[in-house]
Parts: sequence; structure tokens; C-alpha cells
Amino acid sequence: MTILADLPLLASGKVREIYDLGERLLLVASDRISTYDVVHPTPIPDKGKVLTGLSVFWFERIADIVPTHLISATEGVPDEVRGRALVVERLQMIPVECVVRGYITGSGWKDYQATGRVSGIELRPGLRESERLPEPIFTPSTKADVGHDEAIDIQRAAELAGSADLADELARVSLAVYERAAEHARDHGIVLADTKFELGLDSQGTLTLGDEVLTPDSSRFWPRESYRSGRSQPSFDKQYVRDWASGTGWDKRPPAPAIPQDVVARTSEKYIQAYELITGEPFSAWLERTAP
Ligand code: Q0Q
Repeated sequence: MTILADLPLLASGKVREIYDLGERLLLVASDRISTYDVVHPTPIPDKGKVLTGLSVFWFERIADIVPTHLISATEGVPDEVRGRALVVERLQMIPVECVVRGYITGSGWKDYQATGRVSGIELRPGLRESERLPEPIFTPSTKADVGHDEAIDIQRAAELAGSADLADELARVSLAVYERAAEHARDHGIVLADTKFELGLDSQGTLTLGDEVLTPDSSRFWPRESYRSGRSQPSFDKQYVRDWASGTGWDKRPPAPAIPQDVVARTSEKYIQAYELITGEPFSAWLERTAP
């Protein structure tokens, strides 16, 4: 059986790695957590497995909208990362971050306050922070190696994608997947405020959904019961860490402080709660399904 140490590392992100399996790739989610774009030294037990289980849940539910790169969560996955790794199809990734916003917050709120627009899309005056938009909007950005992604308009997205038709397809698919997921999440107690997709072309040139999808790391998950527009919202999964961190005087720059065990434990519970709310099944079902 393959072990991770024998696999060539293709890319490493803040909380994930991707390894080369030849024709295919192995996408591995760690238990690392980052806040304010800085990775803390303390892992959150089961975070990687929860996010991987959520990606698989969503891939299976949106496969009628767009093909996905998911091949397997078991076959070809080394025992040591079972439950938090996926064998995926190798794609020619399109260098556009496909962001969909159902609510105005984060960098979108900042751009709106400054210009009345987000990624070139003019929004009506008078929107409040975190307000739900009349309809979700596609607000692409470019991947920044360091720091925040830069918002771009659909014309620039077309240049990066290679054609206006492909950029329009990125928008159509991203909006359709978001809308299906946001409705399901809302019915299960979570506001999916926004999300980021990465898509690519498979060996036949077919547009295919890649990366992780609709997880608390690629999206903003807000508890529905506490949602109020006009202010920033608590993060479903990271709020305990943020609140604790703000009490430590940390300047939000590297290195991030180690997280106390009680905050770690409550955060791990929030990830498991997110999995069970969204999927409607106990997290133990995912562990059993992917056990070596
Ligand atoms: C690919 N990434 C992301 C990343 C660092 C993940 C390359 N199916 C694919 C995928 C996927 N997913 C990729 N390349 C070819 N085919 C995804 C940004 C970066 C760690 C994990 N990088």
C-alpha cells in the first residue's frame, strides 16, 4: 500500500497538500486551522476529516450540475490519511477563483463601501453589512500567492480563462452550485454567505469542478439562528478561536499563538456539528465509510 512519504508533493497550502499519483492526484486536508490567514501551531482534531466528508457530500449532490474531479475517498487513499484525503482526476486548472456571494461581507463589503461595486458589478445603494443580496453574484478574483486575492471583473476573468464563453460558463456553473448548496444549508441551520470554487478542464476539455467544495474553509458558514444584517457575523466554525485570540492581544500577524485545549475541543465539536447539520448523518458514518 502506498504511504504518503513515498508520494511526490505537488503543492502545499496553508491547511492542505496535494500529491502526485501520476494520472491522478491525492488531495489531503490537514487538521491545521488558520485565522486571519495565519496558521496556528495547534491542530484541531477531525477538522480535515470533516471538511473532506463535507466536500464528498456536496460533490455527490451537485454532480448533475457539473462534472467533478472526485474519484474516490477510499480506493488509492493511504491508510494514514483515510477520511481526510481524496483521489481526484488531474485537471488543467483555470487561474480564476470562482467566488459566489449571496451576502455582502468581507472583501466584498469593503469594495462595496469604497466603490458601490464588487468585481465590477454595481450594487444598489444602502446595503447593510452582511445583508442578503437580491440574488447571488459571481465575483471572480485572481489567486494571490501571498495575501488576499484580487477582485477582477468578468472581462479580466475571460482573459485569464482564455475566452468569454468559458468565463460565462464558470459564472453559470458557480452560481448554480452555490444556489443549490445555499438552499440546502439554509434548510439545515447554516447561512452559506459566500463560497470559492476552483474549476479546470479534464483530458477531454470538459469543465470540471475541482478542489474542496462548500467547506467552512472555502466558504463563510454563519449560524442561521444568530444571523442579523447590519453587522459582521460570527463564524460557525472559527468564532471560538477568534474570540479567544482577540483576548490574547495577538496582532494577527505570524506567528499565530498556540490554541488552548478547551478552545481546541469546542472548535472540533463545531466542525463535527457542521458535518452532522449539513449531511443529516452522524460523523461516525463518515469515519466508518472511510475506515481502512
Ligand atoms: C490543484 N490545487 C489547489 C491546492 C495546495 C490544493 C492544484 N484536480 C486537480 C487539482 C485539484 N483540486 C489541482 N490540479 C490539478 N488537478 C488544486 C489550489 C493547492 C494544496 C491543495 N492546486
